Amino acid sequence: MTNTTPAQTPFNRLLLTGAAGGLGKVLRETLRPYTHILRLSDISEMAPATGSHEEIQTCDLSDKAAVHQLVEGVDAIVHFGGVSVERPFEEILGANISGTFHIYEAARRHGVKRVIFASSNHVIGFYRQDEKIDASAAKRPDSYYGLSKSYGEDMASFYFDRYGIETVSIRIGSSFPEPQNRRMMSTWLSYDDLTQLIYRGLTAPNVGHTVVYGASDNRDLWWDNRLASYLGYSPKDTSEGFRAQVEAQPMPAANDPTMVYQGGAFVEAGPFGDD
Ligand code: NAI
Ligand code: 15L
Repeated sequence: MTNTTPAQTPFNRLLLTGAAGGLGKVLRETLRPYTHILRLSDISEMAPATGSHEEIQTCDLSDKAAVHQLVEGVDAIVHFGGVSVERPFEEILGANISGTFHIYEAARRHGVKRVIFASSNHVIGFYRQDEKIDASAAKRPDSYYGLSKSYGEDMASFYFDRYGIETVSIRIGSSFPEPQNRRMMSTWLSYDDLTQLIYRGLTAPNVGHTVVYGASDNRDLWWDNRLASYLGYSPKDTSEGFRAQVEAQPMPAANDPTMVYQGGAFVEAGPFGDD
């Protein structure tokens, strides 16, 4: 992260939702240089504040009044909270669809002008792995979860056009300590590259609503980020160092969704509630 160390701390108070989650725990540490105060929020329990640079505020994103309070006094929002896998629609609705609406409404009412939205590759998960796409490709959501992220991106676009609130929607591939399977050799996003992308998204001028794919500098990328080149995102990591251990895993069948679709197994999740 040496290339993104700020000369001055750019923000007074940043809000991070989803702070108890896998990525939230990482970002709690890595966003620290960029803000005097990091307000951390989740519906689940979070570790106590470690000093005056942290504020802890439990909040259910589906509660409009609580989200309104949560957003008061922040300069920008890093919105990572919500259901992060495929679930029945009703579970996705409150946390992801209403939740993201509440974030934008609160941003509008409190005058917050920049949001980073944790979108997902599942917005375009029905593209095949032999197709290369950029941010102008039509959406092909692969799940209720992917639909909720697609809607979140549309919400971001609307709130920019209508109210001038700028958003960078990061279509995150697979952000984990290591790629866990062959598909993730293409979709992997290291934590340092994720942090760089968030920093660029928060500080680049005039982003309007920008969609950017969140992947490291992997050998076999399916995503072209040239349309978002003005963000200055330049990934430093690659999945190549994990290739031998990943390719030692048994080879899935050629027609296995994890080998065919960009969204992998999400394309065949559900249906729910037939019984
Ligand atoms: P996670 O599931 O570990 O974290 C999500 C957090 O959101 C959890 O701590 C959960 O308690 C919280 N949450 C759920 N419902 C809530 C509600 N109603 N109100 C408030 N908080 C609520 O997921 P992870 O991996 O940390 O992902 C973070 C974000 O990034 C999610 O929005 C996810 O969809 C997105 N993302 C993550 C990817 C990854 O590879 N880790 C890939 C693509 C997108
Ligand atoms: C996501 O959107 C999920 O939040 C994460 O848990 C992974 O499944 C990731 O996509 C992926 O596609 O690998």
